[in-house]
Amino acid sequence: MNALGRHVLVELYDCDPQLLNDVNHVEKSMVAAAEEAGATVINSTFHHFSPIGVSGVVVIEESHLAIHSWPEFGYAAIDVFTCGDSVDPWISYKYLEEALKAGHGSSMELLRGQEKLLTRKDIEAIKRDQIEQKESKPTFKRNVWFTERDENVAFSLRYDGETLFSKHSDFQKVEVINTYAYGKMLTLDGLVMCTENDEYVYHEMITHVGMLSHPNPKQVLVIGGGDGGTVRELVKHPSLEKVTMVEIDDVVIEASKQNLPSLSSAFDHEKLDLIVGDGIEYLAKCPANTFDLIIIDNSDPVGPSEGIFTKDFYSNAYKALTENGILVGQSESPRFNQKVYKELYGMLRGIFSPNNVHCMLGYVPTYPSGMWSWSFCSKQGIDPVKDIDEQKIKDFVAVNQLSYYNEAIHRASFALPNFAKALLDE
Ligand code: SPD
Repeated sequence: MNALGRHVLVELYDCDPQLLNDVNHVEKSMVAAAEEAGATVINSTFHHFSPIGVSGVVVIEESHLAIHSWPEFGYAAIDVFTCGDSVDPWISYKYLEEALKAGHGSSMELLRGQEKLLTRKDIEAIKRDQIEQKESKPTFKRNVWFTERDENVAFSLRYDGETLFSKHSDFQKVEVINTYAYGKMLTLDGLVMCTENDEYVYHEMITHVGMLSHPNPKQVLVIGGGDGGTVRELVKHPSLEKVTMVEIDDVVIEASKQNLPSLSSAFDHEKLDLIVGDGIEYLAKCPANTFDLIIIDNSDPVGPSEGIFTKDFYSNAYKALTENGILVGQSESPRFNQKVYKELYGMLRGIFSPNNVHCMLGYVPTYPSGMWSWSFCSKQGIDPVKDIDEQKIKDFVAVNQLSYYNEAIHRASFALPNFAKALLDE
């Protein structure tokens, strides 16, 4: 070879779309393709993009292998660049063709850095580097990334590259992976639902603000909440007599029971009546005046949760509340999901009357923008700031050693930045 390196550009067509969308499989195949060819792997960085697509690079001592996949077309664009004679890029090509179950492929080889066009430069730093390189052997570091994104914004978490749970339920793809920064994470159709290390913010807010604003909450309904975090928080309240939880997807419950014990710890609680079924239908048939508190702990307004963000649903919830009942629901991010946020509050104000609808904010780092909101709606006009018993909250927080919620957070969460307030009035 009269060049520094060989660059093989590969097109793979009619690959298995599932494999092309599985960041774990793609990363392992690319690393194995490098090793099979005789390369020394130094580093790998792979991203999965929600809803589909994987991009990644394996850095080898002898250059790199890179891939971009379009599962929806069964297509992968790959390049294998090797320098020196010790690695054969065509072995990598063959390996990947099989690993991704390609129907057919095409490729071309380019010689990079042709010797006759190169002149050697004598640089002192290069000599030093050569000595240091002889002394240190590179170690392989994997970088596999989960990414949630829309057209303009992306959020990534590095994880160990293994998928702990993955099932297509009747409603959605349910997965659990292990992230380095936030522990185990549950995703539905590639969207973050909760992580072990910051879920307490969401679950303490969605539960305790309502429970501690109501004078004596006994009967509680949770719609959704399949990970179990909300029920775990609810059973901390001595006034609770019964919590009915209606979750549509039993695979979410299964994923949580198997992988997220800190969330699913109350699934066997004696006060819990767990119904696997459609929360929308449940509320449509629910007798009036049944629940002191209704918590809507749903996923984003796509897939099974779409019908939850509707007037019919919230009107049925209103009816199901007792006279001084309270409804608390997750209401997306006023920063990231402005349209849904605005529409939802407009609808709630129409049902509960504007003075009885309040918005609270909290900080959930793994949700888009980090700024999250919950609605607080009361049937009779309980004011969540003026009508609270501060000592009761202090005692509850002290007994239960909460991590986010306290009496100051309770009050402060209703203070809205001007832009979020303005969205409610539009
Ligand atoms: N994209 C974040 C939406 C999260 C809403 N629900 C979370 C469920 C946790 N119990």
